[in-house]
Amino acid sequence: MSRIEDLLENFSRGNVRSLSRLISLVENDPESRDYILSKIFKNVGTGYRIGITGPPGAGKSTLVDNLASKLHDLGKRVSIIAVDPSSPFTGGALLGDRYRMYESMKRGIFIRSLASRGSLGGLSESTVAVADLLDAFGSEIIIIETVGVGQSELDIMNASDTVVVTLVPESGDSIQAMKAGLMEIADIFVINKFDREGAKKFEMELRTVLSMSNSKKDWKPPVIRTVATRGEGIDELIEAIFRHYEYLKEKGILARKRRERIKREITESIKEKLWNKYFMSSRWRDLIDRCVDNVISGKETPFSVVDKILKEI
Ligand SMILES: Nc1nc2c(ncn2[C@@H]2O[C@H](COP(=O)(O)OP(=O)(O)OP(=O)(O)O)[C@@H](O)[C@H]2O)c(=O)[nH]1
Ligand SMILES: [Mg+2]
Repeated sequence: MSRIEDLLENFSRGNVRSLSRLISLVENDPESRDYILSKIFKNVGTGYRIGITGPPGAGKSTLVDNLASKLHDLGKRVSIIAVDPSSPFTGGALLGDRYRMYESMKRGIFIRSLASRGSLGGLSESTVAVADLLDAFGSEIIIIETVGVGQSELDIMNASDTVVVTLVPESGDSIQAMKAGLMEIADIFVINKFDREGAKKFEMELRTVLSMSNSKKDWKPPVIRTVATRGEGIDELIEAIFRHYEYLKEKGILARKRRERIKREITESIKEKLWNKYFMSSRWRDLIDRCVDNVISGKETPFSVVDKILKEI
């Protein structure tokens, strides 16, 4: 553990390289992750987490770059997590995002690309853990970019305080966005690439869809027009984000979200530990295989089998 202790010591002094190394450990090694998180957790809690999601190529990274730079220039301590579901290697994602996030890089904003993996405790959990680290490191605002492709919605919602859904005119129909489940999770809509043809028509469609929603929430997601490549609309977006933050705080939702996040971290960790403890051994795998045989041959049902297995534990 002494290496980790050194890293933690340097981390607490604000050493960025130690932060990077700790993130790698948190990402790759569950045991170190738990130890590291338990050491830093007392400093977690004030970082405000903004999720930016939307279809591939919508301009999310360009938008994040603008947003982070502006927030930085306003005197906020900002950091960025970019989750790339397409690539199993961080290298590719890193280069792409580094290139797109030039302004942020220039300002020394901390950018970390994470490859999402299908491992136990995959995307959501390690993303939350990395955000916790950045939070403890002193980031006031943590921006998390993910591609919204129909499965990650819940993850991004759970990981963020405010969700910004980025759409583009050429994604054509807002119907597509609804199908992807993006509509329900949006606190703020951005129509990026507003310089493109059909932008106004798309905005009208989106507003129509939104006006038909019978959401009982008293927060009505605003629709912001942006041209990320020219930095247009970023001030309006920041204004909307701050407004949502105030709303969350005022209604006690921010505190509730933190509570839920901690609860999820606890339950997920219990699930993982129980699973590893009981079900990773060959003895249990064999037992489960035999149970499956019994279900298939009609001697048992999946449910009777579960009861039996739990009793054995
Ligand atoms: N015309 C126009 N192009 C834009 C705008 N914003 C971004 N782009 C371009 O759209 C392309 C994709 O931008 P990215 O920022 O990489 O988009 P992304 O959503 O992060 O992409 P992935 O992470 O790969 O899903 C780039 O070529 C950008 O220059 C905009 O407002 N208008
Ligand atoms: Mg991107």
